[in-house]
Order: sequence, then structure tokens, then C-alpha cells
Amino acid sequence: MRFDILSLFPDFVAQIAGHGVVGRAGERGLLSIHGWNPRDWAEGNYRRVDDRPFGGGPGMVMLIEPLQATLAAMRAADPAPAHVIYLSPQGRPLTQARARELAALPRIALLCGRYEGVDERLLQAEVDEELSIGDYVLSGGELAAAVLIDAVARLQDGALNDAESAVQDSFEGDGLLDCPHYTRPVEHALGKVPAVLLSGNHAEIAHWRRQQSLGRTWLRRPDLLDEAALSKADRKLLEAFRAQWLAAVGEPPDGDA
Ligand code: 9WO
Repeated sequence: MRFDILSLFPDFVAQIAGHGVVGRAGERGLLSIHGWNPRDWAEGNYRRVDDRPFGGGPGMVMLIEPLQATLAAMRAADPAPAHVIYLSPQGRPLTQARARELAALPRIALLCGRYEGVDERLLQAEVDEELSIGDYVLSGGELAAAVLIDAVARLQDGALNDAESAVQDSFEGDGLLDCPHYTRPVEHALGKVPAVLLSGNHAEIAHWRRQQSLGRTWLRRPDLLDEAALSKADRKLLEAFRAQWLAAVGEPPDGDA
């Protein structure tokens, strides 16, 4: 799969996205990342890529022409059709489900805005999808693009090692939060490892982990619980977790119905 980054700082995105799992996927030939700087396609001695907003106000807006020229150069470099994504707080939320769909595409172009954003006409004409990685404002789309590349690249077949894939399946399969993890030492000033994990009883361990996942999702992200398809056994595990938690704390967590 091919990623094209359109940005005033394309190397920055390629750098942060080029480590760890994603870097290894690149070495394995599973993906490539290409940077395109609109400054290189801007006209005149000053190579302007931005101008003042009509209607007044602070900040600058990215010009149509340099971005169109950059997109044209990007398309001319490879015949594969590119799905063009603009990263902004106004986009639909990026989810694991959407990342999985994007991972099946042959080519994704990531348009990274700076300043106050991009002329709306360019977005209307050239962008297939606008995505947000969360409800906060960054200084530009670059970090959001790196996040998207990381989320999508690790889903390429062969990107993850076996151990990493197992972890991924347990999160993605059910949409619940992960259970807590422990390693050596068994006893530490900060606390003991839960005895069940030392029991060697794999069925009990699996039950405990499932219950922790359900309980943490209930406490921290009850919105995810609404979407999760819970089995009868899950409901019993969660009910027991709730009863224990309420007995210990005495009142339900914020926002619990
Ligand atoms: C800058 C600015 C300056 C003066 C007055 C108002 C202003 N608004 C902005 C602004 O929101 N700039 C954005 C920066 C324009 C699009 C690219 N930028 C961006 C993307 N910030 N945060 C994101 C982002 C992308 C995906 N998910 C979360 C946040």
C-alpha cells in the first residue's frame, strides 16, 4: 500500500511514521511513504502557499493553486488511484473499523493543513473524506496523518509478528478495553500481582481477564459497552464486577445509568 503525504513538512510525517512496526512494514515492502511539499509547486519568487482570509480575521488560509499542482504531480508519479483524506477537527472520527477499511485500499493521500486551514473549494473538489483523530486542535494535520498511517499500516498482512497479532485480535474482536497486565516481580512495594495470574489455571485466567476488560470498559468507556455484543457469560461477569465495585466504593461511577 502506498501513502502520499501533502504537507509543508512532509519529512516530519515520514519520520514519525517510519519507526517500529510501520518502519518494519516498509522494510518488508508492505508499504511506501512519499512526501510532497506544496512549497515546491508554488509560483513566484516568494513561493506563497497561503494568503489572508476573505472576510477578515486572524490567521492565513492555504491557497488552491499550489495544492492542486501538488496533487497533479502526486497523481502523475503513480497511476494507482488515490483516496484523498483531509485531517481536521471537523472530520468524522477515525475508528478502528474505519482503519480496517482504509487498510484495504491500494493508495491513500493525506492532505495536511497548516495555518487556519485550506480554501474550502479545494477541499470540496479534491478531498474524498475528512477525518478527525480526536476532539482537540493541533498546529497542523501532520501528527494526525502520522497517527492514521500508524493505525492503517499495522493492519497490512504481515506487518505484525504473531505475538503482536494476538494482542490486536483481542482488542479488535470485541471493542472492549484491554485488561491490566503484570510482569515480574510478583511482590513489589507498589503491590502484588493478582493471585489468579499465578495460578496456572488458564480457564480462570481467561475469565478474570475478560471480567477486567468488561469492568474497565464499564468504568471508563461505557459508550463502548453499548456497542459491544455481550454474551450471557459476559453479562454475568460484568454483573459480578459491578457488585464488587459498588460494595467497595459505595456509589455508581459518574454517568452510569
Ligand atoms: C488555526 C487558527 C488560527 C487562528 C484562528 C483560528 C484558527 N483555527 C486554526 C485551525 O483550526 N487550524 C487547523 C490546523 C487547520 C487544519 C489543520 N490543522 C489541524 C488539524 N489542527 N488539528 C487538526 C486535527 C486533525 C485531525 N484530528 C484532530 C485534529
